[in-house]
Amino acid sequence: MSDEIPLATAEPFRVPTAPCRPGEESVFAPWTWTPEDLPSLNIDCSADDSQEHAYGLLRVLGDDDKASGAWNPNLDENMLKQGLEHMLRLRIFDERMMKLQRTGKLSFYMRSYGEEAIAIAQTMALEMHDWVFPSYRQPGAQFVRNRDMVSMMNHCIGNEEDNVKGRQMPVHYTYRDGHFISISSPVGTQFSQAVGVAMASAYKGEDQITITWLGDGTSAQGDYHYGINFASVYKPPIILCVVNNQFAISTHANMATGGPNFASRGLPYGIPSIRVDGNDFLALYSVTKWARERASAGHGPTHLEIYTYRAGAHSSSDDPSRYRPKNDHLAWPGGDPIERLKAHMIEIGIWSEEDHTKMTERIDIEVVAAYKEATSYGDLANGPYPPSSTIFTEVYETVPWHVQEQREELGK
Ligand SMILES: Cc1ncc(C[n+]2csc(CCOP(=O)(O)OP(=O)(O)O)c2C)c(N)n1
Ligand SMILES: [Mg+2]
Repeated sequence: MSDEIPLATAEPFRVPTAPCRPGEESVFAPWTWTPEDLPSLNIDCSADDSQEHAYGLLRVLGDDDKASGAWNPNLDENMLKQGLEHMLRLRIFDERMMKLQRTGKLSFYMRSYGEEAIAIAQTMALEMHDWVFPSYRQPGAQFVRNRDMVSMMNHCIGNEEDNVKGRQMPVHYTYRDGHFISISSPVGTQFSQAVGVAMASAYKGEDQITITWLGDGTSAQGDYHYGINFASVYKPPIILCVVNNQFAISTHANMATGGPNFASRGLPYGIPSIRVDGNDFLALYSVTKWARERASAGHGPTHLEIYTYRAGAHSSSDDPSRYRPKNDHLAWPGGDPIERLKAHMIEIGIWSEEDHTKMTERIDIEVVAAYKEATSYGDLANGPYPPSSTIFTEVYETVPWHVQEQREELGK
């Protein structure tokens, strides 16, 4: 008998590749899903009942810009206008902040470009007191919860008025009054924290539900599975969202799961799971309202895959033309969330191009005024910054000796 181990003839394992690379044409399979596809679900449904919903795509806004199907939330004119305004404000805010980053007034920035509908529609479908455990891609929830734009800018700049005193990276907001939990740089930590908070709300008998989001890439981490497993066992009132925007920086989503999609991963955990069109404001609103009712009535968690496309760069430090075709997002079959809601509102006769231009101009003025005010409290290039002594404050009630020593050392 020989000691030699023969070499295998088959490929050892599979390394998925991105569907298209720079210089190639973006190809996305055309969508066959329509708003009529998926029936409504009872709020006490089982994971099994949601099979079709986990493998299909929940849509309300059709390619003809009309709203239809069992999930149509039939929102009134006022809600539609509010939704459109929040999304437009976020987009204009993001563009202004990117300019500030490029001119050295803040160090880093992350836009929500192409994903504006997600946090905005979903937070609008919740109660104001519900807990929001976001990633850096859901700052829009703060507009819905009435956060002052100047305060958001102060944080991103890290100037003297920053509510977190320069201790966080830009876009890592904390907004206590809005029940918007501090964003963590290590991705995914929010998932299990959110489940714990939802369990606490249920334990206290309060009608306060929790929503949390993480990205496709982050769902490859343990945090996703720890969180969803706890939710599966204890069934707290939570909405667990995986935002599949196709990329984790430069890594395509096909590196994050070997399964057919992200939604269906909730089924073996025994959690009703739905895949929803992430650029469809009405579908997002509707499914979140449904999941809130379900959670509030004591039927437990819902797992959502939000199917979208990251239209911009990952962050101000990223250049997507290095790893995907330019203007890839223009080929995305789900289109643009703002354009789709706008087209729907024009289609039903409550909006016009002129109204849209007026709203854009009004928000532009608002954003410029906010940026002027925020930079008057300091910017990255010129300061003033929060004093360095704030490194040591607001963590310990009683400052431990070693921290005290470091503080004195800094004072020298
Ligand atoms: C634990 C951890 N690993 C890696 C990083 C670096 N990092 C920051 S964002 C990111 C990509 C996350 O992609 P995804 O979850 O798809 O979210 P998206 O940016 O697409 O919204 C990575 C790898 C990090 N911040 N934390
Ligand atoms: Mg992603």
